[in-house]
Amino acid sequence: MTAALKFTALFLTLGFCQAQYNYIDEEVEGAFQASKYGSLWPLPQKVQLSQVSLKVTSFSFRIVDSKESSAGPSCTLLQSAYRRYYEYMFGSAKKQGPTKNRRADLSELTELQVWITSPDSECDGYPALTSDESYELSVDQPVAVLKAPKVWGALHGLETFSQLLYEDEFGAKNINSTMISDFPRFPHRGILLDSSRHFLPIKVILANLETMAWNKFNVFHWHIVDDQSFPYLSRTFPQLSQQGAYHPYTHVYTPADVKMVIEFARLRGIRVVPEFDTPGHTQSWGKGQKDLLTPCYTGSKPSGTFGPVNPILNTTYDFMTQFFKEISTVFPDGYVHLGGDEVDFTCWKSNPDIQKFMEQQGFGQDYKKLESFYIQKLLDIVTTTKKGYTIWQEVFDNGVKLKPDTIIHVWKGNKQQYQNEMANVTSSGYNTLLSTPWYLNRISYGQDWQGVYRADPQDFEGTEDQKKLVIGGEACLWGEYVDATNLTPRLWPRASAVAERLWSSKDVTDIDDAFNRLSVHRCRMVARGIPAEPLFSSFCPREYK
Ligand code: CP6
Repeated sequence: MTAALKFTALFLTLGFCQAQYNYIDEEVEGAFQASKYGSLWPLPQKVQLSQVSLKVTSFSFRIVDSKESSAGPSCTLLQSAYRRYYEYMFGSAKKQGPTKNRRADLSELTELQVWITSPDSECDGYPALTSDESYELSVDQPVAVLKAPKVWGALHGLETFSQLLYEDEFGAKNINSTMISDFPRFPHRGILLDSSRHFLPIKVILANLETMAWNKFNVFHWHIVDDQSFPYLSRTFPQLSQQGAYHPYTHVYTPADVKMVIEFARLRGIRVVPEFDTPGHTQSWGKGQKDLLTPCYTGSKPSGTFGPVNPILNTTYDFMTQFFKEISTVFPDGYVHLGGDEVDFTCWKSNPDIQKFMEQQGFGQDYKKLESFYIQKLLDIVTTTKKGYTIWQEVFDNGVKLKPDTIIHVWKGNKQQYQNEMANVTSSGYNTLLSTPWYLNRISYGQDWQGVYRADPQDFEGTEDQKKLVIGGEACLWGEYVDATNLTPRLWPRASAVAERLWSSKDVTDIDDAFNRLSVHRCRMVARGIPAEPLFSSFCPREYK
């Protein structure tokens, strides 16, 4: 108990510094030790820490545009980020008077100057797969300087700066003189949320976008509709959500909602990639769109149930053309996810019109050929909207002809199987994303973040050129057992383990150091108001309230 009390002084909300508190107490179960990297998460590519600590006070400290910066006061993205991070750093301390007993000989840091170095800051643009996210941060007396070619790197640098701050035993804020040079290992670092199995209120989506930014994630994969419900309110086909949502008014995303999500994400350097998963996973579409789905038969009579999208009707492709034309204007990202997974052939097999079509096309009994026929036509339609596309691995497995810039999303199998798949996809020259080891909808007793942390997307048999085709991965939180009540703690901090794997250098694999940093990072998320679950027996200086 006394040991536990002693610890209280050490675990300070905004992280702490190993140089001063290299403290180990075996008797305190679950208490975390200090990493020499404090609470940095994900770990930057290059970090040089010093023992020189500088005071930071809410009164004198300012985040400002540097004089040379190509982004000024008119860059709302940066100005609102400054405000956000100032709040994170001083939120609860702002109203206190000047610190008493302040020692005059202590050096103080009064400014963080943010310098966008490239002539085009991209302040008013959208982040993309090819965006420059690098930054350099130098914390030194009298000012800290954050240099980044584009605003995207500056956003990451602000987060890193905030992670360097720690409180001393009197509650005063300090930062150590530090040099950081940082960039992501992979350009695509995503999280999939599923708003079909359960409707996710906008508030929950925004809170998780915010948390994604703290973890340097940059893609929100929005699995927006599926069999169970169609909450996307389409301007062109409003009957889809009128009939297919759980509720036509309360459980839908209006065009204004979608706009808000996209802008909130943009301001945090996050892309929004929507998924419209066809031809399977479309039961909810059938309610508002007559003849879109295949009627299933028992013997010679329609059974009244429906299967995947009907691939033999022209009206299907007319619908898809109009639908994806709308999608291409609503979602600014260069990519859409077109799904294509888990197509059940039972219904297609039962339908006499489909059987006839199979015969005419010379497909025999190979329903994969019919699936490919559909996907091929869909991909051609989406290509005319000038978007790139991502598809689940089955589409590749079935041998569909794909544009060379197609991204294949690997999600199936055990370790051996997904590693083979990564090898096959990349030896065919396609870009790939990995999700199999990162199905966070799966839960088990114990520290399952460790398995998540150890998986590496480039760990498969292949050449260097093949490895370069791995553009990243995504943590998936499928929604069958998840809604607003449990989404956030199920996702965090386990998704943080994915975040470090996708951001930090390949050789950052020390699981004990990861535990120590992640424990404090998790408490920081809690202090910022996010109910991230604990890794193990422990406590936070500021518990969730
Ligand atoms: N929904 C869709 C799902 C899943 C997939 N696609 C899924 C499959 C297996 C597990 C979890 C989710 N619920 N549309 C697979 C990509 Cl374990």
